[in-house]
Parts: sequence; structure tokens; C-alpha cells
Amino acid sequence: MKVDIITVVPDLLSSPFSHSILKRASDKGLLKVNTINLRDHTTYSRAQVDDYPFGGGAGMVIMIEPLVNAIEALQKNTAYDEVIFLTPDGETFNQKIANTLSLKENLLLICGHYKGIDQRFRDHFITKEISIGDYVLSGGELAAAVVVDAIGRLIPGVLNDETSALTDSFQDNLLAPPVYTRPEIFRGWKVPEILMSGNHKLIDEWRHQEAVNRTKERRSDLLD
Ligand code: 6GU
Repeated sequence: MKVDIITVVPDLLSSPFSHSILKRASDKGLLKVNTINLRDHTTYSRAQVDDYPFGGGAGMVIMIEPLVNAIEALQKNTAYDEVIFLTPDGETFNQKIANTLSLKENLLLICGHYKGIDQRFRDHFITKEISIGDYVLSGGELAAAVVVDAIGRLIPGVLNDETSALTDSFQDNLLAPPVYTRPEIFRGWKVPEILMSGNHKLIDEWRHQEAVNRTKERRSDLLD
């Protein structure tokens, strides 16, 4: 999968994909992330990309022209499956959307800033709008990093048995059960005996029951 990200703050996106599972994904050639600096595509002086909103009001708006210049330059080389705008008024991101997007070949992510981007760009170029939750970030970059992380680890071949996504929280609408590792006793706190039993059928049943209990307790909405 290739993910291109248009941003006015490329520095914010330089590190998140260079560690751990996403680094392995890119080392294996399964995920390639490129950041594109919107300022490289403006025709205005001093690399201006934003301007005051028509009609007045607070905040600046990213202009349509540099956005169209950037996307049309990119589209010469790539046919995108989705052009995604990260915005707090988008559809709330979840594991189902991550699963769907993880099967795409080429994604283009657009990060907004300031008060947003000119609506005409959204109307004519954006195919999907995503929010990562009901709070406001100062820009779409951290949200883009969240989305790429969630998608990247699901790309076929990225995870192995050890890191399998099958046991993730949400993958079956259940939260994940508790996990334990050595030592078996720490300050008198013992690991649940069943996990030491070697009986994998009983262990699986116990884990499932713990997952159900945890989901009922914390996120009963997932069970509806
Ligand atoms: Cl995608 N962008 C911004 N700026 N704020 C957000 C968000 C996105 N999702 C939640 N809050």
C-alpha cells in the first residue's frame, strides 16, 4: 500500500511511521508513506497557503488552489482508491473502517489546519472524511498518523502470529482480555491459575469470558 499525505507541517509526520510494526511494514515493502508539503504547490508569494474566510469570522482557511495543484500533480502518477480528508466533522474512525481501508492500494490523506479547507475542494476531490473522535486537534496530522497506524498494521503480511490482529480489541466487537507474563508471582500478586494449567481449550474459554465481561463493564454499547 502507498499512502501519500498532504500537509503544511510535514515535520509532524516524520517519525510515527519509522518504528516498530510500521517500520517493519515499510522495511518489507508493504507500506510506503510519503509526505507532501502543501507549500511546495502554492503559486502565491511567500509560500502562502491560507487566507481569510469570505464573510468574515475567526481563523484562516486553506485555499483551494495549492490543494488542487498538489493533488493533480500526484494524480499524474497515482490513481487513488480514496482521497481522505481528516476533519473533526468526518465519520468517526473505527476498526471496521480500518479493515476496509487496509485492503486498498493507494490512499491520499489531506490534513487540514486553521479553520479548515475551502469547501469546494471537499465537494470536488474528497471521497471520504474521517474524524478520530469527538475532540478538536490543532491539525489533521496526528489524526492521519493514527489512521495510518491502524490501517498499516492490518495490511496482509505485516503482522505475524506473534502480533496477530485476530486477538485485538474490537476485531470481533469485544475488548481484549487481560494478559500476564513473568514472573508468576510479584509482591504476592498471582497470575490467574487457569493460565498456568496448560489446558488451551479452557484458557480460550476463560479469555473469551473475560473479554465479554470487560466489554459488558466498559463498553456495553459494543454488544448491542
Ligand atoms: Cl481528523 N482533525 C482535527 N483537526 N481534529 C480532530 C480530528 C481530525 N479528529 C478528531 N479531532
